[in-house]
Amino acid sequence: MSQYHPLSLDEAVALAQSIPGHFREDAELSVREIGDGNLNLVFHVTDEADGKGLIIKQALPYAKVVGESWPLSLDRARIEREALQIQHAYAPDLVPAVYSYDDELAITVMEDLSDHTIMRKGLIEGQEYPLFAKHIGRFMASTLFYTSDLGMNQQEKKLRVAQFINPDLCKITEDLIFEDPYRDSPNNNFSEDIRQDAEALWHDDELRLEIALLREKFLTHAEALLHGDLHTGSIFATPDSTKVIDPEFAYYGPMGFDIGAVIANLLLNYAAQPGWSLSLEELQARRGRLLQMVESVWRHFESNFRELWNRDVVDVTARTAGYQDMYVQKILRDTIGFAGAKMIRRIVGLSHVADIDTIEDAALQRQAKQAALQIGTALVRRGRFASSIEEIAAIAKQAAKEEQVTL
Ligand code: SR1
Ligand code: MG
Repeated sequence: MSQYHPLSLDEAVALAQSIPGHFREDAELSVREIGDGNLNLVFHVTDEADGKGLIIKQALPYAKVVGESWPLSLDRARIEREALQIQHAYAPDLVPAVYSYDDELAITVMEDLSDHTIMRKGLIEGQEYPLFAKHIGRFMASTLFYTSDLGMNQQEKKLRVAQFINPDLCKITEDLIFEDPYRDSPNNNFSEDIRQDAEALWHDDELRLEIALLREKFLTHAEALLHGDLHTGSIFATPDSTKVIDPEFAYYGPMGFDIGAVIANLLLNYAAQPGWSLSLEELQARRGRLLQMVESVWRHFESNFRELWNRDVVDVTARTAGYQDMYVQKILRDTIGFAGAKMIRRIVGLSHVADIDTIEDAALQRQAKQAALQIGTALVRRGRFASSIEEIAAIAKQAAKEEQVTL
């Protein structure tokens, strides 16, 4: 019979104390359950006298955000832990170390990152992250390249695909990102003041065709081991350091889905900025930085990815002249399309972002939602035909130009 049960606080302390060499034997440990995500319990165990800590993450057998009526496989804890270990191997400075795990209890014990801040919170507060684009570009290039047919043996890759079959979590993405926002679904969650904008999505056949094509890629293009949920709430950051957490949505999918997630979340913050900036100068400065980050994320990804390809590609056919350029262009187009889809879902779909939903002024909040929808829909339409990352900034600036509410 399964030993699975949600850990009590005392059990979390006992487990933390059992990790060899981490805490002093006579340490007085404190524990808090700090999980504020949609799906899991997260225990933060600390020895305050020594300044040491660790994190115990435990999957629940259902989606916490909805309740027990939405069951979810506990195997996602194994998937998350194995993805963390692989990503840590390729980018050790950008991913927390795993200290221990128990697959039956769906537990992963990992490095404490409480000296970092969740990046979404930092961006809302106007924090600058000058090294973020460089870090995340390298993270995505190395994890995506080395887990793809370009960077690993193709037969071993097929076994990896099987190792990361993640049906429950993929279904969340398939429904919440690619299906619900484009029909009158009971899962949708939008404010009445944007009903007209939401309903317009349900009747926009051109947009829905692009979404169907993106969904097909998500369903069928097993290019690389994705993080699968790479938004700014899955990133801990300081101005000097970046740590990517929470890859429970990991599976083999199209590379542009991860890059698009990062860019979408920078642009959601861009759309939200009139609700957070205190002056026009601050608004322009923050938005300027965000658009620079968007371009820089792509440029760091691209240059790292090409460098790895030129140095370490294992597939001889991939050295065919012209192939690398076509491959990179495909990733760029996917990135732009997926970024758009990921913006739209955060306005109309079940799960939203604090950047927008915690804006207090109702008119500014509504404007932010409309700007995000305008940028998101334009990106989805542009994706398949794009030829440069600069097209994103042009789209975002156009939305800003059309804003009505001033500071
Ligand atoms: C029911 S889970 C809702 C969302 O939270 C996660 O972070 C994913 O983005 C998912 O779509
Ligand atoms: Mg998460």
